[in-house]
Parts: sequence; structure tokens; C-alpha cells
Amino acid sequence: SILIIGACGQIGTELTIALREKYGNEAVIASDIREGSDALMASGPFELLDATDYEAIENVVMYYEIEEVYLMAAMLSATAEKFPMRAWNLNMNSLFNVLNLAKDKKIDKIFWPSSIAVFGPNTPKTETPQHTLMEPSTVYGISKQSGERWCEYYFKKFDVDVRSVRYPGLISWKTLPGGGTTDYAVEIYHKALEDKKYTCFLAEGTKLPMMFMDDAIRATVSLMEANPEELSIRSSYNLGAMSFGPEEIASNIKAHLPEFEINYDPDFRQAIADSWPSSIDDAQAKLDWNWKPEFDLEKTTTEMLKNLMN
Ligand code: VAH
Repeated sequence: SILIIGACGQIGTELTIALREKYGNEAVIASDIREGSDALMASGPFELLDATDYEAIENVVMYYEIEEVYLMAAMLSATAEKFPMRAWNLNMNSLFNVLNLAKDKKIDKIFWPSSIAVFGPNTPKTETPQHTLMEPSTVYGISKQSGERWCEYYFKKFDVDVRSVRYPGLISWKTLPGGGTTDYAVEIYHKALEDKKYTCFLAEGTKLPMMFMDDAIRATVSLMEANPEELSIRSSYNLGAMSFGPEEIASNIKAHLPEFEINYDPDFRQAIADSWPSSIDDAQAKLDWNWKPEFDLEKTTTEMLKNLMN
């Protein structure tokens, strides 16, 4: 069976639904620190689970005979700046718990998400390479860079089959935005429909690597199903789809809602966004496991507005 830790988060919610469709509801155990949406809770087994509690995870793994763990629990960039030590504790100890279960052969395979947040202010900003200078300036980015080093160490030293991608900012409609710097790109669609206007917490022209959630889920499943012999990266794969700033989403929305207005009132999250790249070179993922994005900004906007209108 498969265990998803952090199943009620932005990625976890969609990953749970996708994996249950693929492998069957009973084969995918969802877990989180609190209960999730009615749809998620009704669709298969759920366990309340604290990702920092090793024994609690071990009990769930033994009880359900778990072979694979997707560790999706983390504190994201904006919230982590407010609670650095809580963020470090959650983001790192949850990873050590799962890596050590695999080291002790209690599970066979791990997915762990990294992020473009591992890159810092002096990383090359355009077409950021797979291997490059990385001096992350956020708590979240430091935890993801350190997590990548631990994943590669456990693979090399203990043959742990852990796989990871550096997600860009993710746009989705099934969950509300929560604590991410890129979450302006989710909020803007909700506000466009509710208020026909949006005050953006990032400045016009803040170009960031972004991806529609359907692409992110497909990439995750593709990587987990790839032949391990083909995988040349065991820290975390660069993963790209599109890059744009808030003004580009706004003009896309205006094509559907002509009266939509955007204005800009940057806050502390601007410095976080400015430390990240504007575009990503994901050639290694394309080479090793045939990665190919399917959603551009136009398709993303159509999907978001269509699903949020219902
Ligand atoms: C965040 N959505 O904003 C996450 C992600 C690259 C951004 O890590 O913190």
C-alpha cells in the first residue's frame, strides 16, 4: 500500500485523489495532522498522523503494510519565515522519520518534494541549471536544500530509493491557498470571480517558474514509476513548465472577465520571490524520465476559472 503524509495540503489533496484513481481507494492511505475535505475523507482510509512522530508513522506503516511513502507535509516559505524553528522541526524531522524507515527496510520507496526555493539570490536567474550555486535565503529554502543533501546521502550510503522534484509555484483549484509565496497565482482567480479585482502581494513583473497542478501530479507519478537505472539525480530534479509575472495572469483573466482589475501592494513576500529564479532548465528530467509539461498559462486560466465558477 501507499501512505501519503500531508494528504490534506495543496499537493497532497490532488495526489491522494490521483493515486486512488490509479491504484484503488483502499490501496492509498491518506494521513494528516487534521482531517481534510469531505471528498478526500470519503474516498478511502484516513489516519490522523503527526509527521514528526516516528513511532506513530511506524505504527501506520506496519498496520497497513505500506511499501511507498509520499511525504507531502511541510511548512511553506511565507509561514516558515514567521516560525523558523517550527518550520525546521517539521520539514526536517518528518524527512528523517521516513528516510530511516526506508534505511531499516520497513518501506521500499519514498517521494519527497523539493522546491525552486532551494535556489538563492546569487543563483543564475534564467534557465537555472540542475547543478548550480545554491545559497537559499529563506528558512523553507534552507530546509529543502538540506533535505536534498540528506536524500542523496541516504541513497548513496543506505541504498534508499528516494525520489524528488523541485516543484515550481503550483496553481490549483481543489484547495485554498496556504502560506506560499507563489499562492498569489491561486488567490487571483478566486478574487477575480468574487470581487472582479485583486490586490497582489508581489510587484508587477515578478516573474517566477510556475506549473498547473495536473502537470505536477503527472510528473510525480512519472518519476515514481521510472526505471531506477535511468535516474541520474537523487537530490532533486529541476522541473519546469512556464514562467510569468502577475501582470500576465491578469491579462489572461481579462480575456475571460474584461472588467477584472489588478493592483499591486508588495509585502514581505516580495523579498522571498526576488531570491528565486525566473525560469528553470529541466533538461535532466526530460532526458531521464521523459518529462513534458502540458499546461501553459492560457490552458491554466481556462481550467481555473471553469472549475472555480462551478
Ligand atoms: C511556496 N508554493 O510558495 C511554495 C513553493 C516555489 C514555491 O515552494 O512556498
